[in-house]
Amino acid sequence: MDKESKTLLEKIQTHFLKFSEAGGTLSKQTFLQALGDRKDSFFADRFFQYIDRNQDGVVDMRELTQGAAVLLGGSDMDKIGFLLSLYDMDGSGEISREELRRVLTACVLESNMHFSDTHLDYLTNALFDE
Ligand SMILES: [Ca+2]
Ligand SMILES: [Ca+2]
Repeated sequence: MDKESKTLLEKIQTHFLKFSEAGGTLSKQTFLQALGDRKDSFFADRFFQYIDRNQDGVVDMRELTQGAAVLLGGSDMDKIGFLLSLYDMDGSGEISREELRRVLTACVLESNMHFSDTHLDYLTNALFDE
């Protein structure tokens, strides 16, 4: 990790510490607040799941640091792994057609675009070309 990323990582840690509860952990709600995103969106939820590695429902400083380190200083493979785990909701190691459909649906909803189910199906099929 380069010097700039290290400085940024320290800033992230300091920022999240301000929001942290007893024991230096963040619940999903406080984590989202710290991100400045109060709505419980699909992507915020997936991001929290990714950071909360041991899946105990709270993020501690170690998990936060590990997660941020991947995004700031990880290799391309690390970053692809991050994207994969955002979309791979059942943790199977693959993105199924159904998972892709849910990601696209969330994209459309959260960007206030208006797509019909037919258009979403079409898009899913176009991307999921087996
Ligand atoms: Ca955790
Ligand atoms: Ca999967």
